[in-house]
Amino acid sequence: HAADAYRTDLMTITRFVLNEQSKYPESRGDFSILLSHIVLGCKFVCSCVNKAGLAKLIGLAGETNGEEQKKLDVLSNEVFVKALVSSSRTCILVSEEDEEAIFVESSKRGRYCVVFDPLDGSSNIDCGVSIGTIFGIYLMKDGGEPTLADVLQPGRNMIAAGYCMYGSSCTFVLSTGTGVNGFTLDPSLGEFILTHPDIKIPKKGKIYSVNEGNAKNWDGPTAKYVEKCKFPKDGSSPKSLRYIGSMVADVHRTLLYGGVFLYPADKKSPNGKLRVLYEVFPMSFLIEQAGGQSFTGKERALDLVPKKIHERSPIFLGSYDDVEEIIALYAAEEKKE
Ligand code: P6P
Repeated sequence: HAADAYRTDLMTITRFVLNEQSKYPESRGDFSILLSHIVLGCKFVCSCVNKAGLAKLIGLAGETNGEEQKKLDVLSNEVFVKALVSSSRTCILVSEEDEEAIFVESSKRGRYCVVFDPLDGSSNIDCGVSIGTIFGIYLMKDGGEPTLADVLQPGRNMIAAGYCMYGSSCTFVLSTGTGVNGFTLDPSLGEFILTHPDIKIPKKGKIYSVNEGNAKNWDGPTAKYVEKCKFPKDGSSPKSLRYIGSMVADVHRTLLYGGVFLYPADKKSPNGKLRVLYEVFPMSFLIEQAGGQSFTGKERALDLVPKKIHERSPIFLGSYDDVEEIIALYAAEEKKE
C-alpha cells in the first residue's frame, strides 16, 4: 500500500529532488545543493515561528525583553540570505526585506538568481495565523557579470518556485516545472516527507478569496465577478468566502480545495498590493503547474515583464474555469472601451 511504502521508504525532499536531478544526466547537482540550503532556511524559520508565541516569556527573536531582539521577518531574511550565499550556487538575491538586490561576491557566485519573501504575512504572527516563505528561482540569462536583467525576467522563465507554510504543520510546496509536490516536516526527523504527491487544483471551485473591505475601490470586472459569486444568476449556489489575509495560507487552500484568490487593483492602488517577483510569480507558477491559471487583469501573470524588483501587480489565480470567467469579464470591459 502506497502509504505503507512511504512509511518505511521515506521519500524526503532531498531524495525527491535527487530523483528529479537524475533525469538530467548533465546536471551537476547544483540545483539540489541550492534547494537544500533553502530547505535549511525554512526549517530554521519554522522553529523560530513555532516559538514566537513563547517569545514573550523567554525573549526569543521578535520580542524585546530589555535588550533589542531582531524582528522575526528581519531574522528570517538574514537566515535565508546567509544560507543562499553559503550555497555558492547563487549570483543575485532579491528579498522583500532588502530595498536593493544583493549581488553575491564573485568567489561565492553560482548560476541561480533567487527572489523571495522570507516571511510573508508576518503581521499575522502574534495572532497565530499561518504565514510563510515564498521563493522563485531563475537561471542567470547568460554568463559574465550578473545584472538586474537576470531577475527582471518574465515569470515564465522561472525554473522553480515554492513556498513553506508555517501553520498547524510545516508544509513545503515545490514545483521544478514538472508538476507540484507537497512535503510535510517531520520534526522528529527534521526532514520534509512527501505527503502531497502531484497536486492538481480542481478545475472549478466553490470558494472565492478576496478582501471585501476594498470593495468600494474595485473596478467593474472585479465587482461584477464578486457579485456573481454572491448572487449567481444561473441558479447555482453562491460561493463561500474564505479570506485569511496571509497569501501563503490563502493560496495553499486554493491549490488544495480549488476556487479563486484575488488581490485586484483598486482606485487607491492601481497595481494592487502583491509583489510581482516574490509573491505573484512563484504562486502563479505553482498554480499553473497544478493545472490552474493566473491572470493580472490584463495578461497571463507569468508573461509580465517586471521593470523594477519590488513592483506590484493585481492577481487573479486559482481554478482554471473560475479564472476563465474573470478573464472574460475583463475582455468584455476592454471591448467597451
Ligand atoms: P490585505 C500580507 O501582509 C500580504 O502581503 C499577503 O500575505 C496577503 O495576501 C495580503 O498582504 C493581505 O493584504 O490588504 O488584505 O490585508
